[in-house]
Amino acid sequence: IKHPLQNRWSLWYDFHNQKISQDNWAEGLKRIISFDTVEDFWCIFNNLPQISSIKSGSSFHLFKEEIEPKWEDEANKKGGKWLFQFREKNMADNYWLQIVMASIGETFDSSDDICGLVYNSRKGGDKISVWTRHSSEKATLDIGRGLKVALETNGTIGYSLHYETKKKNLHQHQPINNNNYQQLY
Ligand code: M7G
Repeated sequence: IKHPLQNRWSLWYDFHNQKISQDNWAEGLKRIISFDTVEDFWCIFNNLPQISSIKSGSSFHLFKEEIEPKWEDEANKKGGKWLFQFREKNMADNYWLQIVMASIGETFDSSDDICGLVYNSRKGGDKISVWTRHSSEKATLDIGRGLKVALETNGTIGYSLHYETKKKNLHQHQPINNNNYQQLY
């Protein structure tokens, strides 16, 4: 008998090597596989390339199955993300494994508010994000705290709402308004 997870999760992949418009970004998203047991998770995880070795410009998204990894999904619309960016490539595999295990193991307070996780491999420094529903400030803060604990880092993380990210992206000629980007930890 396999050990069930509380949620069923899907792994998605995307790659873009140049600036891409919001209009066709989602076309590049591919759902690779889903799992809902501990055993299936390890089987999949052990057969994937290490996250530190994926090519620059690519991203992995691990989301609860019913949620698509885009701002436009009903669950993400009013939500946002905790972002952690780092340059220590040697830490990447461990950071990713810790945050993945904490999420699928539902170890966070307010883990119902978690929509999914994103790993972006980028030249300027890789990024790990935890997307949340932002149903309440408390839930968002609980998850930020959980992220810090899982990463065991004293680096900073910040929260931004997707609709703010979207707006900034559309009006890039305007100065960036950072009011909604809180460096809380
Ligand atoms: P990214 O890959 O999240 O980060 O977004 P990056 O700047 O490190 O590459 C790159 C671009 O993809 C954004 O500026 C948007 O144009 C587009 N994009 C990213 N996401 C997550 C979304 C999304 O959820 N919806 C839409 N419509 N576009 C997105």
